[in-house]
Amino acid sequence: EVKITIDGKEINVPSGSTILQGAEQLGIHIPTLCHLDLHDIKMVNQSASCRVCVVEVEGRRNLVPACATTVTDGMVIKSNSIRVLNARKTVVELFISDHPKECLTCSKSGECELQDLAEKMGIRNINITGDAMSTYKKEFTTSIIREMDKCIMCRRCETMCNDVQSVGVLSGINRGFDAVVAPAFDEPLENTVCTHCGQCVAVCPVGALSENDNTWKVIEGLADPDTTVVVQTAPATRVALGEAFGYEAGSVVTGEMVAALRRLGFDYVFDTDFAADLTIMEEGTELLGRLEEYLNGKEVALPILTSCCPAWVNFIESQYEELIDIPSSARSPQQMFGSIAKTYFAEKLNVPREKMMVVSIMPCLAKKFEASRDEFSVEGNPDVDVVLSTRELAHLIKRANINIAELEKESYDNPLGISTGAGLIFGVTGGVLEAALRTAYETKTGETLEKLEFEQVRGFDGLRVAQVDMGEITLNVGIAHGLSHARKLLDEIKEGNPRNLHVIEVMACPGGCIGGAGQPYHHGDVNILKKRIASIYSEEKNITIRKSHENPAVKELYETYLGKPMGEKAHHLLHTHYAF
Ligand code: HC0
Ligand code: SF4
Repeated sequence: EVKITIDGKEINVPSGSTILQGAEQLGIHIPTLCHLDLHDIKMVNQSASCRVCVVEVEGRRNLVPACATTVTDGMVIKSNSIRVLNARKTVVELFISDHPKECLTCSKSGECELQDLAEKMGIRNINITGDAMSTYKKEFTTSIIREMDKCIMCRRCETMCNDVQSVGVLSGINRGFDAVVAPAFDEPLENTVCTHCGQCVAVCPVGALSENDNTWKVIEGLADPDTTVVVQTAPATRVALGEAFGYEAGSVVTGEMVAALRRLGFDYVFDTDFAADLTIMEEGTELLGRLEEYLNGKEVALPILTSCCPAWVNFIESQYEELIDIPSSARSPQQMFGSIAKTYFAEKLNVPREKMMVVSIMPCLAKKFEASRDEFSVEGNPDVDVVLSTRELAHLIKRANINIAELEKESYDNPLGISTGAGLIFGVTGGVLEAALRTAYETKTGETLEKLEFEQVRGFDGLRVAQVDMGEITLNVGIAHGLSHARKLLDEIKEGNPRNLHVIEVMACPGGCIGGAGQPYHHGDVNILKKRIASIYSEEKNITIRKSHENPAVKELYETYLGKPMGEKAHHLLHTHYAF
């Protein structure tokens, strides 16, 4: 331990700490811009490039960045001297001088960390002039918009893409005014192995990276009297939407969200949780089928991998050709929903699929890409027409001058709005596996589970393994969230699966879908993710039916329309294939 003094306050901190960490312990807030410490998910961006966090250290001639300067015993620090304030102001002014002044129309307006600093520092005009200004072409992918003239070179996106996701398509290129973070050789992002996970967007402090906004398409659909507009809401959206309206992180606003969607004019408000239950019926059957063969000594593709996370699917398809036959062939709940909405439900209503618009509200940006895949459309008509992120839904609601706090809670429509607790927990890391285990256990053993919670698969560690008793067999299961952890498991499998894993769940985003890149920004507070997880689990306890195979609407769908899980019709409507 070393003793330091910041702004006249003394404290002992572990040696090796930075000044910033010491200040935090004292409750002294030093502003930062490039810095981001998400150590719970193993992401620490310490590029020390922005210099907003400079402080004065007694005995040192130059100011030092608090985020990257290690404390020494007896260090005396001033975090708020006039010299510091002046330097910080100049730094922020320099950033703004080379930044488009588009705050009124910027996608990050109100959420931008640079705007926030300028406001806090009372910067009212920029006296720095010069001809040079970064100019970059705006680039669109299906999921993401890059406006690199707004890039401030904090490199958070690069750290995220490399360290947490291990995808590594972003790095610093060029010099001086042309310096940006981009794919190698400035290739368009769409041409790289980018998974569309959007986690780079989730940590960008400014408007350089944002989602490809599709709200207007939905407004047009809602305005057309000849279009039946059906909406599904993903499990994780209900514990995050409230944040956009000033609710505490993790507040559950399911009923308010449903009411708001009806006010907006959606004809049917349904739940992706229903389709999650359907996924369990298919994926669970597939799992039991593969296990059966395995137990009979047959050659079979194991471990089976969950396939509902579209960024994860993109990751395997672009980087693990040799493992392409092991993911479950089950489509994701989003796509199962779209497929069922435009067949079973459209037939019920007697509406042709071209006259039905299916909108998804997702916590995720990769879902936009998933919905656009060719295999999920019929003669050019997609199963899911438009995907909006939770943030885009918040905008849509605000644009209609609705405050969700003033709405009476409402319930989902029938039949595609009926779901179980198992469907709800899909939204958190470990949840898809737990939902599958509940159904697989009861189907395989014929016994009723006494305790539905599989605590051994819950948690926040990036990589978890557990054993689950299934009667005849003890299953070895693996769970990864964050693609770098998934990579470890895939590399293990390539090396012969030494842990003899039978099932693996992967979610690309930290925390699972609750941490998706379409959720209200967490601004570096991992506790927000943990609160959303806690809410999903506590909400789930209150749901009467908690096993997918007991969902009455799913049962009816099989009885009256699909036939058996993995049967011919189910195969056609609910399964897919992967390609390298
Ligand atoms: Fe998820 Fe999903 S749980 S990926 O995490 O499986 O996005 O919330 O909607 O499709 O259900 C996201 C969340 C979904 C799907 C479901 C799955
Ligand atoms: Fe990397 Fe994901 Fe961003 Fe693509 S979307 S660049 S994979 S962090």
